[in-house]
Amino acid sequence: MKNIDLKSHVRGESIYVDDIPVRERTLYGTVFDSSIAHGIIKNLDVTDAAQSDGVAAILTAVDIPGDNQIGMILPDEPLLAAREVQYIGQPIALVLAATEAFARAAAKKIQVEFEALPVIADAREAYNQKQLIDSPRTFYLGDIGAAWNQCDHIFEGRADIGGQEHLYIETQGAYAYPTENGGIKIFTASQSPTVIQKTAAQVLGLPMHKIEVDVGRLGGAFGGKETQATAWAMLAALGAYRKQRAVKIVLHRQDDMRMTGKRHPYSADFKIGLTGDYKIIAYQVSFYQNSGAFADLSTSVMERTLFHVTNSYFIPHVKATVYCCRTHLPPNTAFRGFGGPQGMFVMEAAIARAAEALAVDAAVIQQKNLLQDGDEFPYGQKAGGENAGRCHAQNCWHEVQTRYHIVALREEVAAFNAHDRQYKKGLALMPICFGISFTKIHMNQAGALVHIYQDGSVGVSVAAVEMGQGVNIKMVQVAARGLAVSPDRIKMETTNTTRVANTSPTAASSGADLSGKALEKACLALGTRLKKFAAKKLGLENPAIIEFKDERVYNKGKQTRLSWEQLVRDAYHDRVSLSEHAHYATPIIHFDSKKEKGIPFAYHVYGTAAIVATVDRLRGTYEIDAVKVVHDFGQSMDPIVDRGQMEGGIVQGIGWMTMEEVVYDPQGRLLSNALSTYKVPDIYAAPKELIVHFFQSEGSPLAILRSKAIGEPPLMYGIGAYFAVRNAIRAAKPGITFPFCAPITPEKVLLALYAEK
Ligand code: LUZ
Ligand code: MOS
Repeated sequence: MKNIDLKSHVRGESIYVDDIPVRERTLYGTVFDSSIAHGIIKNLDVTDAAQSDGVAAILTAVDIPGDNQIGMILPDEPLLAAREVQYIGQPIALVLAATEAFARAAAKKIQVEFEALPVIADAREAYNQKQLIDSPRTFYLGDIGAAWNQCDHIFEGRADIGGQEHLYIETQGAYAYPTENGGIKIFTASQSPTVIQKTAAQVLGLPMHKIEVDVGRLGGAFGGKETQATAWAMLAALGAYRKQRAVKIVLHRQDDMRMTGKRHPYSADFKIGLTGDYKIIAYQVSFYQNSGAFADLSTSVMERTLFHVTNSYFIPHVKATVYCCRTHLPPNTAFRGFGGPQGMFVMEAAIARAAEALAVDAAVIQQKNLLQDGDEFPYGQKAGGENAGRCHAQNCWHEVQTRYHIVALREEVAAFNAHDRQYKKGLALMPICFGISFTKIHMNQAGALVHIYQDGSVGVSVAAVEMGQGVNIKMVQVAARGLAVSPDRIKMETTNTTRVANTSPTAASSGADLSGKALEKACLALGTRLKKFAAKKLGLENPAIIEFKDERVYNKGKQTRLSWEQLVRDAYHDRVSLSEHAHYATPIIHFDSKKEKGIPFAYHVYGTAAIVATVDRLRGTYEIDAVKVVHDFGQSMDPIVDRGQMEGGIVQGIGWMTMEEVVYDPQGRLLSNALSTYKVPDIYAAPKELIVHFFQSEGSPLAILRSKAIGEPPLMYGIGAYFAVRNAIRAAKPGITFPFCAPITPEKVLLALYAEK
């Protein structure tokens, strides 16, 4: 299967929002944002700015015809601040001008007076001041109170995890123009076309059918465009509505970094109890999630933290609580893994804490507690099962041991450490388990629309958005198989709310499954209809014996005179419908949020990585020598796409855990606000060796073509890099303990190496 975007990407011809040819008299928007993290707007004076060259309008909250509200889950987030500002970068006004330069010059002339209010930047501080976004939630399994008595060892600790900048290559942006009879058409770089449509309808006070949203492709998203594409699309739509002209807004990189939310930083307190033979009996954990100023997706992210709180282990007694803490930072949001990785880091920290105290390798504890079929998760679902496919946590772990000779590797590392004084190596194993489905049950649905044209070519529209993850390539494969035609005949259309309605965001690793299953259904319906027609045409009684293969019609295994093209032409002339829309909703899944129990996930994805790092004890720098993975892809439908997601996810996870440090000062100002101060992995920081073994499993019938979801799970292998570096530090200073605080930047490595014991 070829990458269908290859040529246009390589030539720079693929169209992103900023590349859409603009209409006559297009206006360019620049957002005027808050320079303080918390305060009251005492006075806003736009008179100078409004008279600036080329300015067409300056819009503020009073110009919004409908609701000044863009919150997706909780209605707590204004589009434009009217009275109170709650983070640096919060939009206050939209400047519209004939060119972007005019708009930016005018924005500088806006005068604003604030009455500053106290700023909270830290989650625990917000918790102490009772600043919660919503009620906390707790998952229980077993009887945690009684369990501690059964433990031979109990350890407590704290873990802190940093945020992460999405750094999609395409910054946030939107282009909108008025259509006939008071409508608006919006081109947006959003993972969530329907969220844009619905929110624009509310903001403009229009029915949803007046708003058409079109998404061609995104230049990366990683969760950063699930809700955070909304503001810019709303502002473009508002400008287009107010001025009845086309409006384009594309953020500059530094504005994007300052104004948009990131992965949630978490701080957690844990307590872990084990038996003498390293069975984890009890695990209790409280998470303080830094939600930022508004709810955004924080309450859902909280949920996924709880769902992944025990990672890939079975622990019989669990109590886990998350507090969504309101701070004066940009609202934090979806980011690949969606709170799951933070929960899993703390689990691994708790195991490391126990292992370090007991002077045993963490892998001994990890291996002893890996999930197997039938084990219960803290939310009631059991691992494995008929619909999910088997639990391969242990199989992947053991395959890593043998395939990558972990015993020998451990000896090599020890031998290296015994003789080298400047460099020390660390090895860590990282098993993962990730649940596939939106945790909000109702979101697990999608539509697909297929048109077969008279020449036999095919147009496909689905709910999913292409963002570089290759979902369109997978959809072409689904349609090509479903209709038994060559992939060359199939064109993926843009994701558009007038063709496929009520789309869930392309998120939760579920885009290919949900849209793919809907597309499979549509193709099946078309195929059945065409077989019936072919049977009639060939004078056969039974359409069930007709087969389509390689663009030919077969009867009982024998090729007939009908080709795909002929069949389609004839069917059209016989007035057979050549179009089909289908809808898919994941069966079986359900969840009772009162009991906090149910079957929320269609299936789980499993795997294990072995990671080796080398630390320079003089400089505190380190390299990731190798990441060796065995991953349960199910029956990968596109090994090239899946490997790409795997490699990208691992490097992104390593970046999050080691070098990407989001820093705000106590006044809520982003210090790591450019690529000079926010370091992401480049090719030199990538692992020197990255081996991925495709564990052959049956997959799940609920995965598209039994090919398991691949978007998010690989990121979590990156957590192993933290522990590999940590183990290398401990090789340099045996017995040392230091805080579980990610990312483990070279500065932190040095501090650990030079800390008093
Ligand atoms: N987005 C969402 C997600 O709205 N719900 C989810 O459960 C989810 N999970 C992962 C990533 N994005
Ligand atoms: Mo996502 S973190 O799947 O938008």
